[in-house]
Amino acid sequence: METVKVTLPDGSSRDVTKGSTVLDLARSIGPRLAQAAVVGSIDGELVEVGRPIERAAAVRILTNKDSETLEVLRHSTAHLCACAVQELFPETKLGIGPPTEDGFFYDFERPTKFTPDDLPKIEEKMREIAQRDLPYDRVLFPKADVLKKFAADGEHMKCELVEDKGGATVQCYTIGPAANPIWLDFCRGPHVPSSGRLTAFKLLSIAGAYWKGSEKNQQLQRIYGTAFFSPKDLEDYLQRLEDARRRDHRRVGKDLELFTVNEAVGAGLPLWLPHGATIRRILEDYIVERERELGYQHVYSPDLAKVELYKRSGHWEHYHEDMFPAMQLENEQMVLRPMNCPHHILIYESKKHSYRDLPVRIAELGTMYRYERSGVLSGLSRVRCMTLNDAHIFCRPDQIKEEFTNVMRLVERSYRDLGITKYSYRLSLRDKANKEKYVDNDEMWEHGSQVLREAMDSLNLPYVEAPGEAAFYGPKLDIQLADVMGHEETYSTIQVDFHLPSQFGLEYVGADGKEHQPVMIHRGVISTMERMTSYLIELYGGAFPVWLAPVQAVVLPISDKHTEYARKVTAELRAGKLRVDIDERNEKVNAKIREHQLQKVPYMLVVGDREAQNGTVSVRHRKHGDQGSKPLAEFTAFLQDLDHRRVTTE
Ligand code: TSB
Ligand code: ZN
Repeated sequence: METVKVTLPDGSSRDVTKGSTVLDLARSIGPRLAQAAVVGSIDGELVEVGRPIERAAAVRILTNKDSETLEVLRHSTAHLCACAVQELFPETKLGIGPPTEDGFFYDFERPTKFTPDDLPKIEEKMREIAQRDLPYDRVLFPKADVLKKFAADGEHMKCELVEDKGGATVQCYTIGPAANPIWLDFCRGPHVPSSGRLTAFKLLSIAGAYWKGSEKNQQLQRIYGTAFFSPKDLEDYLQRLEDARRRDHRRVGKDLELFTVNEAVGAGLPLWLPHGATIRRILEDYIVERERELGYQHVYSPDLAKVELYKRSGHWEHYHEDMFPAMQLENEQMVLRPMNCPHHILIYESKKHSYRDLPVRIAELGTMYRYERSGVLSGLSRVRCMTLNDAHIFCRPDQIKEEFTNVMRLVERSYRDLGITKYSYRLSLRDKANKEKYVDNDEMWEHGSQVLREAMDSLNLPYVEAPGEAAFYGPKLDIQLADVMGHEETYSTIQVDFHLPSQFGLEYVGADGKEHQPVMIHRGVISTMERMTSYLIELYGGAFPVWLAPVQAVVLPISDKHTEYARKVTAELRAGKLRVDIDERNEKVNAKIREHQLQKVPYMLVVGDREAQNGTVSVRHRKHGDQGSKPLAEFTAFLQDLDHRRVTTE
């Protein structure tokens, strides 16, 4: 019998019969390994364990201990889900069903809408199929055969996928033995050996999706789920999910009356309610103050401009899809700005600059508009109208590094004050293949990314590189924060730009008396007010530290008799620049305490006869409860101190 040599991860090698499978190899190593094997890898390609070894190769056997296998498990669970759905609802047609970062989804076409009640039924069916321990076999078909089969089943989306992606031979994976499967999917694989491996899964939600992700195509229904190797891991995940749901800024934003989204205004256009607006104002004041200390100059500029301005900047060519459509005005076309840079450039240009003036740092809490697709909008974290803590620094090339460092320091300072401790750095580069989305100038891109790399290296900060995440005009250093579920978004950003200065012919007079081109650094330190507020809501679960709390203390008179003293206390605290409410309602004080506790007001100040007589307040903390009675002046000073020092711990 012909043999081939396989090399194992430990460097050893052995001869195996040509055509024997990865599973045979696992068995020859040990029965436990064979039992644990989820998939194999032949020369780096992940394959199902039933795959024959046809040539000399490096072979690995992967178990649930290997990070690559969780995705396989989830992909197999997506198949199981689709199989169950079609058994229960045979009229359903299949879209795609990939694994995702924390689970999987499958897209379906079906005349009737799935309801949340369907999920447990589908799950039950999945469990039933899983317990039959049916094999997931790889089968190869001639293209014509598989098209015929899918067409006969009315699987028009599968036919389209096979036409798009399939070669002459088309690879499918079954559920059930290859000779007589109960279900079949066109799929890149690989999969677990059999359905019995799927023991810890859960369907989570239903959402809308478009075929091939384009709103021009038909609407599909997407079922999301997740899967783990052990029930314990699934439990932990669901627990975290529950915790995240409790902190979800959309939920907390509603409960604490921070913001609302009204259909009459439109999706992605939140209304800031008084308490949310207070937090936003605190953030705005905070960052403007920091910037003033650092030599930024604050400006105001309109939220729209003529289309020509964005043609000149390149937004029209490269960023058009993300802009609101232009509006016709008498003889000109105007458009809502998607970024503030062009306005700031015109402000820079409005006077002559010498090398001695640079850097010029033009800052604005600039409102901008982006046509984010409806499917990606979310509360305050991804919106269509947003106000960015923006600035554009116009500097000489020899000043880039220092300016970059100063911005980075400001980011770190702000995060410390806001209580943000977990973040990572991402160097966002262009996607070289996508000529449409990025300015085409290789030298400029190389230079820009080199400058950012050097700046990061000299600060000794670690970063990951992300192709395809740059701005159209240049690379970015993005600072990424993860929410409770581990989903990352960009918050702070520092961008080096040689394109816009050249596009607008910007100049400064150098020491040599000649005209030179400045470099632009675009930077957002605390991101948009919307996105940062969404993060802070989730970070604190609504229990904001004193310096960010919309209401820092609430005064609770025990009865009508104490209203007058309560008003005096309130006025005094307010005179001390503290944000204080008074609850004069005719309710029992305990009921009031419960309510303000739920509203997460840091301090509740109960006042009755004794307090009125002694000029004191009875202090209650939302988390630590009764703090005893304190002279009013003492409590005022205490609260002011927490506020001024921006203490974030309770
Ligand atoms: C920094 N021109 C630059 C600016 O000078 C710019 O606009 N950069 S940006 O496109 O990266 O956007 C800046 C920041 O805005 C992002 O880093 C992100 O934190 C925030 N942001 C972007 N899109 C949205 C959105 N749809 N909703 C909320 N915040 C957003
Ligand atoms: Zn900009």
